[in-house]
Amino acid sequence: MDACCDLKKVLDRFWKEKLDKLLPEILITSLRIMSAIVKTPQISRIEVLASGLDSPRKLNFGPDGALYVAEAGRGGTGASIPSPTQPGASLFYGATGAITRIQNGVVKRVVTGLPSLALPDGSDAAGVNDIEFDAYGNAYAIVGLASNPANRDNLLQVPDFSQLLAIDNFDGGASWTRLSDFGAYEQNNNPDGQNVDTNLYDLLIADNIAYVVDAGANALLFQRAFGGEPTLETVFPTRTTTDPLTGEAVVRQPVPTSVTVGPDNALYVGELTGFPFQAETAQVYRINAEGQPEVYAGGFTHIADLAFDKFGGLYVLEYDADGILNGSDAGALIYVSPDGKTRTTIADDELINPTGLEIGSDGDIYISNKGFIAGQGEVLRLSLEKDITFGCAPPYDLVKYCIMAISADSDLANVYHPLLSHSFPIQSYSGA
Ligand SMILES: [Ca+2]
Ligand SMILES: [Ca+2]
Ligand SMILES: [Ca+2]
Repeated sequence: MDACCDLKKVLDRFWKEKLDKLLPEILITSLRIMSAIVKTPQISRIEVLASGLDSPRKLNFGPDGALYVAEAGRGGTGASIPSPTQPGASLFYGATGAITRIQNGVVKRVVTGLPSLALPDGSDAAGVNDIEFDAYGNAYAIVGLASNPANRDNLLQVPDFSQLLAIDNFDGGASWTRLSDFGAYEQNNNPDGQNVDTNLYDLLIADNIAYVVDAGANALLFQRAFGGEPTLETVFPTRTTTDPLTGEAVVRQPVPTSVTVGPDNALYVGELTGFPFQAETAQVYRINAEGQPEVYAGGFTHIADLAFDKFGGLYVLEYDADGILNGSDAGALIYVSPDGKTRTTIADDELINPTGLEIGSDGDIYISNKGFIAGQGEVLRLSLEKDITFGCAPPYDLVKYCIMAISADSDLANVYHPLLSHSFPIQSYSGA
């Protein structure tokens, strides 16, 4: 401690003499280095926060600071509908979907009995895909289907599929209220003019509007009052491509899976892309002022989710980085710099068919992993390099401390304050 106090006197004298001369230079250097830091986030640690989940999908923080994850479930032994992906196979119903809360290291299913469809081994589940909270702390969830809504009504007779739900409580039971039937909307309107098909996959609540991405309908819809009829925001474009098996031209569906708000307050949507599941052709769309999708970034493979960080950088989560029909099941997390010019893959082989992405207030990244497998799903926390600890620091490290301070909350005042006041908070960086 004495060494630190001596050092503080030396440093105070140093800064008094050099401050006028150094400050502009320090500031410019700080901004350059800060910019470099913003462009290349690096993972320092990956932890498994929850395991043993049944097809975990999107995840979100609640007003209590806990992390909530939607589990699509493992189906059951009830009625069945045809699998959308495996010819001849069927998905069987069971009330095995859940909302799981992760809080202070405790993992608990706080809503159970949500509808689920899956193959007999519990994989390929369709069920609850997202949970979100409004500004008042009320919780909402969406339930997928991945089928024609007529199959819900006639074969399953479980009306909770393809609905926006209000979650009534988190006491571990099955208590929710159906707010809006997006399946009926697809049945009656089929806005993309392709198959009648619905699979609600991402929910976003912004300014008390509920936005819903329907991966089956290839559409983004919304609802202002959280009740009654949905409204169409936009449909995403199909593209014509070549079937690699037959060489014939096929219409490839976009299959949007994710919606988020950008730093410009516009909505951004990521697409999985449908058959023939080519790599490096998935796009991120920005919904423009006319409500139309325009390409913001392309060349991704099977986008599962999107999130912007507070600097305007975009994280793109790839469900299967070398293509669903190729090679391994490894996903990828790609960071696109705020200016859109630089892309960095910051995680890849650690991720297996990841399905959900959320950035915490601490800047750490939370991912639902193994998102289509029963009993093996995980929630991961990817910590970014950001915390630094110094001993009794040489002046260079003090400059670095100031740089890290502004990079942590992007407040330039943090550069001036410690330098101008000559009152360095020695104890805050003298740890270790
Ligand atoms: Ca349709
Ligand atoms: Ca969401
Ligand atoms: Ca693959």
